[in-house]
Amino acid sequence: MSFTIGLVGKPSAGKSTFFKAATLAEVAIASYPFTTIKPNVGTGYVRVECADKDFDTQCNPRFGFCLNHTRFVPVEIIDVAGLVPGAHEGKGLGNQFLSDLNQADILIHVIDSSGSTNEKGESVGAGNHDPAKDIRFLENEIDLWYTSILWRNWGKLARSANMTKKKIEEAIADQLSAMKVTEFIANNAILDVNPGEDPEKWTYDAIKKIATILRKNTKPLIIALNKADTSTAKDNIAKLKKEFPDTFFVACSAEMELALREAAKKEMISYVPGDSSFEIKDADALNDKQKAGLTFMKKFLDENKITGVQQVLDSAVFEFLKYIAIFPGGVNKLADSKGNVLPDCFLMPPNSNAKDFAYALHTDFGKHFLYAMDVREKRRISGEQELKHRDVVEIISAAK
Ligand SMILES: Nc1nc2c(ncn2[C@@H]2O[C@H](COP(=O)(O)OP(=O)(O)OP(=O)(O)O)[C@@H](O)[C@H]2O)c(=O)[nH]1
Ligand SMILES: [Mg+2]
Repeated sequence: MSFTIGLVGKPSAGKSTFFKAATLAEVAIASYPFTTIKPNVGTGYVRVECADKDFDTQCNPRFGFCLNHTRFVPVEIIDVAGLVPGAHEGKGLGNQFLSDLNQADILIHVIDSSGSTNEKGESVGAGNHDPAKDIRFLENEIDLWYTSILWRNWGKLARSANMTKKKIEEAIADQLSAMKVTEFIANNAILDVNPGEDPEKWTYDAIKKIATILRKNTKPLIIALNKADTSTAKDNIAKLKKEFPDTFFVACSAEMELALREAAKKEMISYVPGDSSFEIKDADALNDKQKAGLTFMKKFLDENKITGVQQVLDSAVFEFLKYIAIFPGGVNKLADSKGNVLPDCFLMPPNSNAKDFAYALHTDFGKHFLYAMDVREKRRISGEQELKHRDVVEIISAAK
């Protein structure tokens, strides 16, 4: 699996509920803080309009699935413990556990937009906590996590770089390589902050500024305004959108999505994740409690159109990070050797070209790349040609 999404937020914001709705894995959910201690790792999906329909066929995904020509491409999702203000000083469970998110390509900050839990995740009654506070502290705590990793060894790191004439950006990238910080990213951050020639004299403030830029580049953050089903959420959501006009928000109700997916799993309803409606399969088989639950869910969807959970995942990958989905295929044959039609779908970073895709398929295909084919248009394309979302591409290589 090539793409990882991390869920972060204060305790009781609904991270595990979101995780469970997205993965249907069995995890603990409760209204008290620090329900989750060890991370939950599971498979969720992002939606892509499947390429199979352009070829009048039905695909057979090796990973994920396809419903009515909507391809559900697997992504890894990680749900961690709650983060509280002062976590970098050891408050709550501290911030060491964030290292579980090292590999994440993006973080989704799950917010309790009902305002019914304080910054520690304790219940304070609906509307009694301003969620704007959560937005402010959390990003800072995440930045301080990066800062602490750099700062705790800074003296040694800077001295040794000076002594060995190692470039400081290389030393920083080495230190933070697990978090996907590259020399290129580190160098850009240094140029931005301009902390001076001698790294041994760089101040804590300069390191924090650099760490913040590194964090933004390697763990960008979007916000899921969760608990949108509550009566106090609507006003809070409108207020937050006004107060943080540059922040990427998606409203959602993890609880509603979880209820829908569980009802679908039990075959009570047919529901495609992300859709704006569902159908009851056999109304006579339902008891009164189930009927009341489904009526509540229908009312929510009638008013809100979607639960938002699927949209949070889709927009994190495609709208915010601008990734593209590429299907490997052949001009003469869309199936693999086992007869599976369009069996794979790759999530590639923006501006990926045909050669990048060849490398993603197999290092040998990249190394021995000759040219590629745009399968839809039956047209030859060069290695430097940038690919588009939903392209079907055949790689021609001299690899044995
Ligand atoms: N109304 C409503 N309640 C929700 C929603 N999502 C979660 N909850 C409730 O919020 C409480 C906390 O949910 P969890 O998913 O355990 O929260 P968490 O963020 O994982 O909490 P920690 O593991 O303690 O950090 C539970 O009582 C959930 O039922 C939602 O969309 N709407
Ligand atoms: Mg949890």
